[in-house]
Amino acid sequence: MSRQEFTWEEKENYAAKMSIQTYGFNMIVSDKIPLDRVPDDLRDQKCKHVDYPENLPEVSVIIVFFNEGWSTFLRTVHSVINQTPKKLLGEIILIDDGSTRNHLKEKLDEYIQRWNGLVKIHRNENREGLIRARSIGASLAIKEVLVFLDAHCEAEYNWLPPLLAPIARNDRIATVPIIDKIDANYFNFSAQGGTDDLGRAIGGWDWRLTWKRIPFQEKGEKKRLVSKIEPYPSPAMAGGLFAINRQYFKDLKFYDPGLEIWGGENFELSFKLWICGGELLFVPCSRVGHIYRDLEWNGNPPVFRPSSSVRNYRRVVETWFDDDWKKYFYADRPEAKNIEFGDISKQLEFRKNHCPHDFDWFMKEIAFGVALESPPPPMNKIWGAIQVRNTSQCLDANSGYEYTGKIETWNCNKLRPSQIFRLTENGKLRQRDLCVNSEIKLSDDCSENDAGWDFDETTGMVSFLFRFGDNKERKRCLKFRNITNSSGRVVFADCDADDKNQKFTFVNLF
Ligand code: UD2
Ligand code: MN
Repeated sequence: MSRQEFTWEEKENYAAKMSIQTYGFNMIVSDKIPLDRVPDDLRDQKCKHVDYPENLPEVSVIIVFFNEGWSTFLRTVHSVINQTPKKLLGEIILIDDGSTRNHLKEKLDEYIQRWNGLVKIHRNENREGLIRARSIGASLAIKEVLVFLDAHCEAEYNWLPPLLAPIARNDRIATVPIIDKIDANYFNFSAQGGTDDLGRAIGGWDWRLTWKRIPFQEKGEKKRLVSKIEPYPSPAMAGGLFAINRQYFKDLKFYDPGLEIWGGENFELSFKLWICGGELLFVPCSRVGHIYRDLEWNGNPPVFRPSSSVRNYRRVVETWFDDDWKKYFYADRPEAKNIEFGDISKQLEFRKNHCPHDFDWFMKEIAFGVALESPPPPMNKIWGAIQVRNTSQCLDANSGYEYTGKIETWNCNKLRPSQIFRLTENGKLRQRDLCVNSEIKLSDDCSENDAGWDFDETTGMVSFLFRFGDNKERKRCLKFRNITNSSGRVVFADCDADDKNQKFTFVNLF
C-alpha cells in the first residue's frame, strides 16, 4: 500500500496511538489544547468565600521529570504560573532525571527563558529515580515552602493559598491538594469523588502496600462535625503532589535515599511524618488535576511488573512497621522476603532518635480507617506457584492486569505474579487481595465458603469444599486438562488420589 492511501484521520489516529504508548497520554489531543487553558474549577462553592492569611510564605515548586511529553509537561508549568499569586511563587525548579528525549534538552532550555529566571532547570547526570530526584530538588530550593508536582498536572483556581495556610500555622504539617483526574485521551477534568457523606476520601493501603483511597473516618469521642472544606488528616498521601516546609523536610532527611526509581516513597514520608510528630492533611479547597497514564503506556519504569517497587516497600516496612505489623506485609507478599533491600541502619537510627511514636500507635490513632477497609490478611499455610506434577504447567490467572478471569495453566514462569497463589490458614486460595472462588475464578469477594480450599501435601490434591443448605457438603478436587503444549485448564472433578492430573506441588520459585 502506498502512503497516499492512508487518510489524514488514519494517520492521526496512528500517531495518537503511538504517543499513548510512548508517553501514556494522547499527545495529539494534548498538543491542540492551549498551554494557558483555563482549568476546571471543581472546588466546593464554599471555598470561594474563605479568606486566607495575607502573609503566606513563598514557595519553590519542584517538578521532577523523566522523558515526559512536551505539551503536557509545559502545561504544568504554565498552569502553576497562571494560577499562583505572583508574590507567593518564588521559583519553579525542574529536575530532569536523565531524560533521553530531544525535546527535553535545548528546546526546553530555550523555552523557559521567557520567564526570566523564574523557572530553573537542573539535570541529573544519571537517572536517579523520582525519589532521589525530588530530594535533589529540595536541596537546591531556596524558598520557605516546597511544593511538589508531577510533570503532567494542571493547578486549578487559587490552589496554593489553602495549601500554605496550615503550614504557615504549624511548620510540621505537610499538606496535599485534592487530586482531580485529567483524562489521558480527552484531557477533561473529573473529580475522583469522595467516599464519605462529606465527599472526602483519605489515603490508605492494603497490606501489600498498594495505594488505596478509602473513606474518611473519625474515632468515637473525637468525632466532630466539620465543614466539607476544612483540611482533614490522612494516614498517607498518593505521593506526587504535596507541600512541606523546606527546613522541616530537611530535618526529616528528605526521602530515604535508598529508594529506587518509583514507588513506596509516599508511604515512607507519610509514616515518617506521623510517627515522628508531624501531621499530614488533605486540603479540600486546593485542587490540582493530574493525568493518570493510559494503561497502554509501555513506560519505563515498569511499575506494574514484578518486584520493581517491592524492594522499596521492604525498606519502608522494615523501617516503619514494627514486628507485630510486618507479618501482614509478608503474608500478602511472601515473595518479597527474598528480595534484598540494602542497608537501612541510617533510617532506623533516625527513627530511634527523632520519632516519639510507634507503628501500633499510628494504626490505632491515625490509620484506624485503613485496618477497617483492608483488614490484616490471614497468615499463609503454603504459598508459591501451583505446578501440575510431572509437567511444566502452573496455575495462572492469565487475564492481564485485571485478574478477574478464569484460572488456567501456563508454562511455569517465576516472573509472572499471576502464578503466585497463597493458601491461607482460613482456607482461602488468594492472589493479591483477591480470592479464587468456586468457579475457579479470581474474585474480590472473599466471603464464599469459609475454609473451602485445602491442600494435601502427600497426595498433592487441591480441594474445595462445596457447602449447600441443609448442612450438605461435597469435596471436589482440581484436575488438570492439557490443551496445548504450553497451556491447559483446571476443572473440578471427583477427588481421586490415583488420578495423576489431580496432583500438584506448591513451588516456591524464589
Ligand atoms: C504516583 C504519584 C507519583 C509517585 C508515584 C510513586 C501521584 C499523582 N503520582 O504515581 O508522584 O509518588 O506514585 O512513586 O500521586 N519520574 C522521574 N524519574 C523516574 C520516573 C519518574 O523523574 O525515574 C517522574 C515522572 O516524569 C513524573 C513523576 O516522576 O513527573 C512521577 O512519576 P509518574 O507520573 O510515572 O508516577 P504516577 O503518577 O504513576
Ligand atoms: Mn503522575
